[in-house]
Amino acid sequence: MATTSCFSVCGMCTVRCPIQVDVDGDEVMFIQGNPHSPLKGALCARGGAGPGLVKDSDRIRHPLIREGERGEGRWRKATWEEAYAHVAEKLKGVVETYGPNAVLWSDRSGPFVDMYKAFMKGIGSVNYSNHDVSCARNVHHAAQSVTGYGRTDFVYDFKNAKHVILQTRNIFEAINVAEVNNLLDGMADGCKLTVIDIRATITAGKAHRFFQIRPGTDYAFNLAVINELVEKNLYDSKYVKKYISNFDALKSFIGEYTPEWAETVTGVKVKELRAFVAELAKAKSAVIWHPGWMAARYQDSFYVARTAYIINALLGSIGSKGGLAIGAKPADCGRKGLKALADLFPKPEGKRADGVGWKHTHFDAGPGLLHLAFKAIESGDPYPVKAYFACRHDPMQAMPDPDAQKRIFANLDLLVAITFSWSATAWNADVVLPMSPYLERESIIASKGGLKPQFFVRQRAVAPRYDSKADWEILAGLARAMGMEKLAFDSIEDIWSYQLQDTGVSVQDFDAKGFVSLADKPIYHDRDKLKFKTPSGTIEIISEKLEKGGVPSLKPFEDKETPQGDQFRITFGRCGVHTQGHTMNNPILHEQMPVNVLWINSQRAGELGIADGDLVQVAGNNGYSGKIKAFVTDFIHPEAVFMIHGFDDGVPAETRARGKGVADHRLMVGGLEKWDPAGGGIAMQEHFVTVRKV
Ligand SMILES: Nc1nc2c(c(=O)[nH]1)N[C@H]1C(S)=C(S)[C@@H](COP(=O)(O)OP(=O)(O)OC[C@H]3O[C@@H](n4cnc5c(=O)[nH]c(N)nc54)[C@H](O)[C@@H]3O)O[C@H]1N2
Ligand SMILES: Nc1nc2c(c(=O)[nH]1)N[C@H]1C(S)=C(S)[C@@H](COP(=O)(O)OP(=O)(O)OC[C@H]3O[C@@H](n4cnc5c(=O)[nH]c(N)nc54)[C@H](O)[C@@H]3O)O[C@H]1N2
Ligand code: SF4
Ligand SMILES: [Mo]
Repeated sequence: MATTSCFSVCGMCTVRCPIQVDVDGDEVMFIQGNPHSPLKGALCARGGAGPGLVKDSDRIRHPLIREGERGEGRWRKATWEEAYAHVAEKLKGVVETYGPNAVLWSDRSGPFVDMYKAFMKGIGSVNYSNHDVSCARNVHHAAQSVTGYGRTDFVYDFKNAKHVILQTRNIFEAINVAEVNNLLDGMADGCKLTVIDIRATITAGKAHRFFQIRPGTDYAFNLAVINELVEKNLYDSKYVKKYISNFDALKSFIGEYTPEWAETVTGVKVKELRAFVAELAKAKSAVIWHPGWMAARYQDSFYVARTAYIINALLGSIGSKGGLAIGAKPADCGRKGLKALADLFPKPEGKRADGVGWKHTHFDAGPGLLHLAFKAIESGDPYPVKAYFACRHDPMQAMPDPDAQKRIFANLDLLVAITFSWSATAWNADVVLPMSPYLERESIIASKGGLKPQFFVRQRAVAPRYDSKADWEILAGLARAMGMEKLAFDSIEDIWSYQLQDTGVSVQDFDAKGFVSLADKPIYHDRDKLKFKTPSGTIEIISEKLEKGGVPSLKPFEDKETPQGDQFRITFGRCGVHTQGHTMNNPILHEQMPVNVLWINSQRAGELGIADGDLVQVAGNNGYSGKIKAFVTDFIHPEAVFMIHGFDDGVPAETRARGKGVADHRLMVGGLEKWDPAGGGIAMQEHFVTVRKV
């Protein structure tokens, strides 16, 4: 029988759902969605598998300092004081010799990163970065270029939508529990769902319309949709007149991109596209054309997302109920936000190593672009980068071509991994600092914008089993060793008090529900008085920032190469029971799905003599290959093969997952060099692989 329960925050993926954890002594008995939140008790399968992290026999149990060569797996067990002193000594050496900007940091981003930013500011380095070049950077930059707002400033108001379009977005398998619930509620109320994907996902199975598009041609599809909306006057003319600048430029650009033209590129029939657009027009402005999430796929993914925002604008759905509502912030509720830990230190001086903000002026300077920081490690240009912290981030699996990364990291004097589980980066690091899994640690307080903005916090459900620590403790320990006393907090309560000091909220206010709502009811911006954050205050078809950076606002479509013979375009994504690369070795989730399979089109498979269930070899052009079973189906486009990301990361310490499945990222040779120059995201699907029956 569970004796106590506490409110906390799920850490099994980046969504961070609010949870309630039932605990008996040091045992986690049950986890459910926080009943006070919109989750109403619901949780996804991965959220239920949290206890697997706590009990994982492969856990890193104490700090480790490397003894052999990088990646050799020879470690010295260290105390925390030894580990802090070791890192501090190396770090001080780097800073003295090369200056503070020789230190690079990347993390998983999200709501709990304020202390990480503070740490980097304390060191005096401008080179704070995150994982987003391998995820949503293209979407973020697209949002900014059209509206001035960032990607996460918008709330998808699924509950009130009349038509939702998911393009490169598999919402019922790549899960955000609240969004899934809201969309299902909306659909129960009559909302239509259209899915545009290269294969029939579970989401496609629930859709009213499904377009199995030719891989990499979504930009062409979107241009044809705009053409149809504009040529047939199906857009929201009042909204367009009031809010969109340079509409005439769009009108003349779009002329040649007819549905007839698009059919030859995308394979989507003219008649179907027209019927679809007519439906959209009827549903305006309660339409959500999802701009995508994992959009680090192609060299034109930025324009796919950009045209998605433009379509939303043409339908009048940006800033509308049932559309892309603009999320409220504490200030919109007449409240002060959390006091930033990053404010403890002055702004560091100098240019970013990744060139963002000075060489590449059209990107958001925030976290910059990590693959370009890697270039600086390799070349020493614009200056040497010699120490790298990967915190809750596994670039050697999350970014392409780990062999290339190994060569690049050979230039580093110090590589530190802060992580709860083994990862390829930790395995190849100099120092591994084990973080307690989320059920064993507290977090700093976080702020969440939205229709009802809130503050929320992660509570520790059980005590750490081994010699691991919360991230705030690790950073405070490193800060103390570096002489950064301001960040050397002694307790989480001291941090919480610091953060809450101007907010009128007390630590005790979190006891009742685990979060503190700053508004009683949803806040919608007045649709007649929208202000966009672009220089003109309007929705901009022509972005001066882009043009100045040498990037066209309206880019002509360039077609993609078609793979022939035994070659296929590599495509990848998520499934309901795994998160990225870090659950394949989770004892509970490993059992659910120990290995990935290769989706391959029936006709192409037939030509290669491959039947459903056959073992096939998938190979890149670097010698890496792997063998998995073929899943032969009509429901994937003939040009592509698809696999779930996260398998075979090459880490011997993962006793359950090692050697199982095929790694998409290891098939992307030279992948750090392929990226979208307009949006900054890595272009991970601009690679072909060969498939043959074993
Ligand atoms: N080839 C290919 N590459 C991809 C993708 C793909 O599909 N294919 N997907 C991309 C996407 S969408 C993303 S977001 C990135 C993700 O890439 P990462 O951000 O690297 O992803 P994770 O595997 O979630 O986390 C990396 C490490 O952080 C630690 N970690 C993660 N979350 C927590 C946490 O809450 N607490 C603690 N203590 N540690 C944590 C784990 O130990 C894990 O090893 O990868 C991208 N890269
Ligand atoms: N279960 C689970 N949920 C998650 C995560 C997880 O790891 N596991 N991770 C979270 C994170 S960090 C992210 S970023 C999101 C990602 O959420 P999504 O972006 O929705 O997830 P993916 O599965 O990467 O990709 C979505 C779909 O894109 C399709 N696709 C591939 N190429 C093309 C193309 O050229 N055109 C079109 N139209 N479609 C294409 C794939 O077939 C796939 O079904 O999920 C989040 N939620
Ligand atoms: S979507 Fe699932 S794994 Fe992700 S935070 Fe929510 S419950 Fe946890
Ligand atoms: Mo992601």
